[in-house]
Amino acid sequence: MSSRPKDDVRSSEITPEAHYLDRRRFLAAAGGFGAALLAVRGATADTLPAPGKPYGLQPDDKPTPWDDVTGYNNFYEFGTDKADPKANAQAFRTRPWTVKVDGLVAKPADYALEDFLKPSAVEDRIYRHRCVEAWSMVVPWRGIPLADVLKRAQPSPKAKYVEFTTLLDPKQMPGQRSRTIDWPYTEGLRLDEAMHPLAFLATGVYGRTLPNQNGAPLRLVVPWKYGFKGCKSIVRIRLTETQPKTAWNQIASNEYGFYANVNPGVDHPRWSQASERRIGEFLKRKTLMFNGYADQVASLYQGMDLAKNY
Ligand SMILES: Nc1nc2c(c(=O)[nH]1)N[C@H]1C(S)=C(S)[C@@H](COP(=O)(O)O)O[C@H]1N2
Ligand SMILES: [Mo]
Repeated sequence: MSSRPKDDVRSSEITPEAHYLDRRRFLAAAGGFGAALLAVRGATADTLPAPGKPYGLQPDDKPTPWDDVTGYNNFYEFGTDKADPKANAQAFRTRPWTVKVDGLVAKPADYALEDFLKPSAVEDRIYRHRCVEAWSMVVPWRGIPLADVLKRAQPSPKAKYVEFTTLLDPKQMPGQRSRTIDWPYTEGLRLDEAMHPLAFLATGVYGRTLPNQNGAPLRLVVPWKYGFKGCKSIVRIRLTETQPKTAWNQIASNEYGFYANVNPGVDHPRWSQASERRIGEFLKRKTLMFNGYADQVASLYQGMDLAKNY
């Protein structure tokens, strides 16, 4: 018999999202100093940061419903339609799982996932999530800061970039049996971008273990960049001196640049990036520079021509 966490008992009656938001309301009502303190520490499962800094949320950003976060996905390893990942990833095995950290670091290692995560305090963060296809969501992630992992590996002074690689396993990932992408999927960041406190490795959504379709057991989240930066089901994190290849850039470099910062002023060659459709909403929203995170990240790109470095 399977044992369930206590939390899960009423899951047949209510959605995880309703439960999660209820807890949040309860904590807000309980209010006052205790809840505020927990929110600041950010390490407790049921507390969330207040809107605004440092998470870039606007007052009208409401978490996107669970069914959309986990049912409308991009994960080409499991198919190219938005409904494919949920339909095709349920049997995907995410344990045991090993993460290799290597390249230009003093302490390369192959970690069992549990050991990889252990030294870090788990945090809950709600981020705006913007796809290059001009839709967006607001996602309550759970995970650990990427900087934790990089500091532990001790990057050498030569390291300038970080490459992320998804599992290659065509037996489990039907999408890898056709050549839509030059598998395995890879992505990359400049090291200073990767060290930014907003850069995150997610292991959950809505306070629960990450569903396979969202990139279990470990996926990158870079909230000021287009969603395709968020490499899923990561097996390797490699520090390099030269700019790594990235999956979408290899397919169409004029459409998907290395930087991939959310920038309403730079259109995709085939459509505008000036606005976006928030999943679940009817009217379009104006897209914000750096997806609303300009205060925190604009300094990373000082002096760069962001129309060239798209
Ligand atoms: N391995 C892998 N990672 C991936 C993708 C993919 O196809 N394969 N799609 C990317 C794109 S385009 C987006 S928008 C996000 C979607 O994340 P979500 O399904 O959790 O919203 O994942 C990104 N990470
Ligand atoms: Mo995307």
